[in-house]
Amino acid sequence: MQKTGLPLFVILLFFCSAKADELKLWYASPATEWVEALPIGNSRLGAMVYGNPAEEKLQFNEETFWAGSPHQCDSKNALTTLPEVRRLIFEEKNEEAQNLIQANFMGTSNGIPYLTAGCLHLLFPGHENYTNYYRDLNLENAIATTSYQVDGVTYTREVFTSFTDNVLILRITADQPQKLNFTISYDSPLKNTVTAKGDRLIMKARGTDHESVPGKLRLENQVYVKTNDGKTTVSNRCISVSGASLATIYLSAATNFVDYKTIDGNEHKKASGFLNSAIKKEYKQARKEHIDYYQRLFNRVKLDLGTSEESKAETHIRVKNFHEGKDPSLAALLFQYGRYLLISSSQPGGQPATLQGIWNDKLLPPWDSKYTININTEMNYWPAEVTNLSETHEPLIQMVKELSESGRQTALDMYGCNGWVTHHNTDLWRITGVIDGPFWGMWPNGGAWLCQHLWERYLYNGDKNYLHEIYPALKGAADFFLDFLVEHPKYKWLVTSPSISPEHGPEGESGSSIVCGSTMDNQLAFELLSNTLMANRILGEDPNYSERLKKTIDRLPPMQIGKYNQLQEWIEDVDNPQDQHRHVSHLYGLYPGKQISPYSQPELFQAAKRSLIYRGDEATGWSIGWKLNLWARLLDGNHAYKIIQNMLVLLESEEHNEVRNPNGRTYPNLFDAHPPFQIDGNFGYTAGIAEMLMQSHDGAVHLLPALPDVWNKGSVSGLVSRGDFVVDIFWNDGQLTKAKILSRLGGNLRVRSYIPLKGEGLNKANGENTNPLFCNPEIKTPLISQEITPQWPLLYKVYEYDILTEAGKTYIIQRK
Ligand code: FUC
Repeated sequence: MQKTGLPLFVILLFFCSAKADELKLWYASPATEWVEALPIGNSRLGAMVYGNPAEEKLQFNEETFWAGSPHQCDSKNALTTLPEVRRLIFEEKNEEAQNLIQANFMGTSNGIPYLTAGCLHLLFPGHENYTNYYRDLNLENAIATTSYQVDGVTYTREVFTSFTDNVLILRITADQPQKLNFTISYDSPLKNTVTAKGDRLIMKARGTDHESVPGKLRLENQVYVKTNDGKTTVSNRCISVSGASLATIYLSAATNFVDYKTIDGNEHKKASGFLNSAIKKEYKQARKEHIDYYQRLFNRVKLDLGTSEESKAETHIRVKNFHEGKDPSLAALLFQYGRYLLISSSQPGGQPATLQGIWNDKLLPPWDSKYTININTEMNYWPAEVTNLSETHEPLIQMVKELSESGRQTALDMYGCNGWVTHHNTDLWRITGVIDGPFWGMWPNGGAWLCQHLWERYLYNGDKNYLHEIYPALKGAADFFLDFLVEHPKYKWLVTSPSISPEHGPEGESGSSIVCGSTMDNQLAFELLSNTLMANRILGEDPNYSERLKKTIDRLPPMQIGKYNQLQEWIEDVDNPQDQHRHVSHLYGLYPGKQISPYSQPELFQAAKRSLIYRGDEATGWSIGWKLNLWARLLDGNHAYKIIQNMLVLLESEEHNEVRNPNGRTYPNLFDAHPPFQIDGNFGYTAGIAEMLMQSHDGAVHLLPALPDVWNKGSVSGLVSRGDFVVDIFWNDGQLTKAKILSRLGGNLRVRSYIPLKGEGLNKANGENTNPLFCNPEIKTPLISQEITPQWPLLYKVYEYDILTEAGKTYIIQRK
């Protein structure tokens, strides 16, 4: 970032907007790189705001503007070679199996990239030399502001992507009349046309061809400027404004995309329609409606971890200084930033958040900025329910329904199976085949993992109509597994084959990754089939089907504890304790799964902990996000905090990451760095903080399960647990002082705590939790290698209470 040379205290005095504790990202200089620009979005439309006085740049995206067109990429040769592939795997000829898969299973293309929609440039002649510069992104109202002075005039820009009007709105003011002179133009790395149509600028571009798939999406953007004085002219290149006192700029964008099979929409009509209705509204009214919509979601959760002088510094400086441990509110800001990003990138009716949410400035972004469903897409949605943003989950749920249609043919063509399957990636076109090479792509479990979201959402909302609606997709994924699982010749268990443990093999990144029955696969199959069994029973469906599911579940491999006291990643005890691979797939059962409990499976719990220790604390951004949740589930708040410290390491620039700071995991705009930027790390972080403060996967609502010593005093309100309890917690001296719990559905509330509690209606817990939304299927006893020795004493003394709640009532619990 370019420095303006202004001392910090001057900036603070002048603007007073960067007070401690405010939920703002703020900077004293404009962004020079994309990872310094500030993201705004309404799920459909996203923009990165640079805040440069002389040349404002708004790089923007429309969520349905991707390359390609409707297609599928399944290989038609897989089915005939499947028996041979399986034979080779069971004979441990994994290299040969991988070669055969490479030749016969690979898709006809490798997925399609998400595209930038281009940039708006606003040129302000004479604004090269400015003073008193300030810019921020306010998470409390989802508005980005830039302010500076030129020749004694203060200029202010306010920009938001309206949730309610579906356009980007930028308001520019000067504190003296008729001082605004600027031009607006457009550019894009794509071939495009810019034309004047009446008082609007119309910009058109077409999505690219990719691999063998022709680009058939058309994008139309429209810009209109409202002023109340001065002069505005629209040419075939730009809009010029001179001598205005204030200006409001509207940008709309749309494509011909309708759904993953249909592209006969009318982008012109849509873009015109959004703009026509938006410009009728007064700015003040549009701003208010945008804020009201946003705050209805954002304000549901508050987090206070304490504050300090350090929190007054510019945001990237705070990240730089975080390891000194004196800025607890930065941890809270990053938590809320994850919620802000989820609200801004995933609204009902829209597409799910991609690897970059909705923000991408490239034509070929890293991993195409599509959906990697062997961890990354799911991680995006980990905070959705627990941080009280259930609506944001809807685009993912819709995508799973669509994949359950497109993946049906793939299941049949590739494996001769009923139901549906998807592998490790998908995109706007809902591809479901094997892509990128067998080492990464030969993973038929995308459906199983995604279906965890369908079921878990039910445990949060208890809504049987919803369960009914998602049941066909859930059952379809289970049907695939019922057909796909095969008997292991040695162990007689039913296993997946071929598959991998994403994205490495027992020999690390060398050799073959192809295996059968990896631990993650077994955990996923167990969860999918058990969840389908429970759903089938709740909905009173087919008892014969239940029987079939049960019989298959009984024959799945148990989890195994190997010779290093580790939870085995593979069916054989071949883990390498030196292996620090970023994927920790066998720990799926610990988080986001719930098959490893310190109370009912203490050996597995210890083995999972051992495996995580072997994997180490350093990792790519998203992997750190996963490890944070895992340490929270391991009930170790101090270790979780260590992981937070690994996340909050500044990576100043996109370009020089490896050289300048190999451990940097947070960019100046708080985007998470894999590196490169991947948004899953942001979402994993937010979910992880919630998981440290409240957990509800293991039969009870556990208050403060993994509080680190550094957060000695604080409060959180509005977290949601399974069973639809809304939980507020207050603590002091590292211990709970009070909790306020709203029961939205009624039913038994079982509370777990490390200290004794009191409260009206609170009784010592007795037997199983009777609340059906807390039920978990029974896990098989693990197989333990003879060589292991017990590692840790089991020190998880907890107090458990029951309250029989009434829907709509709030319950107060206090420390005894
Ligand atoms: C998985 C990960 C990579 C990356 C990619 C998008 O393949 O292993 O690290 O995050 O997804």
